[in-house]
Amino acid sequence: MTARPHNIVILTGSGISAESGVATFRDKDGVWAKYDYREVATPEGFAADPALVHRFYNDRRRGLSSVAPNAAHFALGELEAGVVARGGAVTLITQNVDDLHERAGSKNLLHMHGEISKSQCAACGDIRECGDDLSVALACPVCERAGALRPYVVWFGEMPRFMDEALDAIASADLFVSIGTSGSVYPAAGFVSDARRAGAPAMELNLEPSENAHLFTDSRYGPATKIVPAWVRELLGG
Ligand code: BJW
Repeated sequence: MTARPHNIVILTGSGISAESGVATFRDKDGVWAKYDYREVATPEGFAADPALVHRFYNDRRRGLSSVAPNAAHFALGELEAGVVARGGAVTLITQNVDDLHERAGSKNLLHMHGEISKSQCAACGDIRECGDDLSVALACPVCERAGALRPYVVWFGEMPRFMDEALDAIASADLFVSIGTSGSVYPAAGFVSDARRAGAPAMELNLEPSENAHLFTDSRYGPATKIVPAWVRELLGG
């Protein structure tokens, strides 16, 4: 790793929010152990049973009000402030639909799989905060079409958000870091290869080796609340 990286790109996944009480997807007690992803996280599932999909996201959206950012989220907020203060940049690309990174002070943040706190109108494309539950009975506040509102999240088969911004940041990164993701969902899982092709070293911080562990040049394994603050302290202190 370069001694003082100036242009850091960080990819996070659900593992960083696990110790805040937000479920991961593929772990033993993860979301996909309780739900069939084809029913709740695909456009076809939504078309077949929109009420089920709304219930799934309404429950998870409500759950967010009782969780808080943990030491790993806060460490990344501090890292961004520290690197920016010395003239560099941190781009945080998150696959997470929760808002724990912004609540912990991260500013340069790309939600590539959307945000669960927002709705999206399938008819006019309007995206906005939805304070309350979504349902098939609601009309879009902009185009007034009934039944067109869906959660602002990226389902399987849909194009992730902010891909141009993410790939531009990776192309000029001098360090790529992946935190709390199993590396099983593309295109996010391919970012480490993009970064390596562009010549950047790549570090994995995860509870255990991910599916892509062999692609990283450095790794640390353990709970995010321990290993992320320790890594940030090293980077800012060094
Ligand atoms: C800890 C910890 C602790 C635990 N501390 N760590 C090849 C190339 C390109 C695409 C594909 C491809 N093959 C297949 C595809 C398609 C598909 C895909 O990747 N499928 C795979 C299953 C193979 N991808 C897509 O469809 C994507 N779109 C796309 O490719 O568009 C282009 C296209 C369009 C049209 C046609 C064709 C191509 C979209 C993917 C959308 C994913 N959506 C979800 C749901 C979002 C909404 C919601 O939240 O409900 O995103 S699925 C789910 O997985 C969610 C997550 O963001 C994502 C990643 O999961 P994550 O975060 O990694 O969680 P886990 O559980 O897998 O891992 C947690 C990790 O944390 C583990 O490693 C633990 O060890 C660790 N951990 N506790 C540190 N305390």
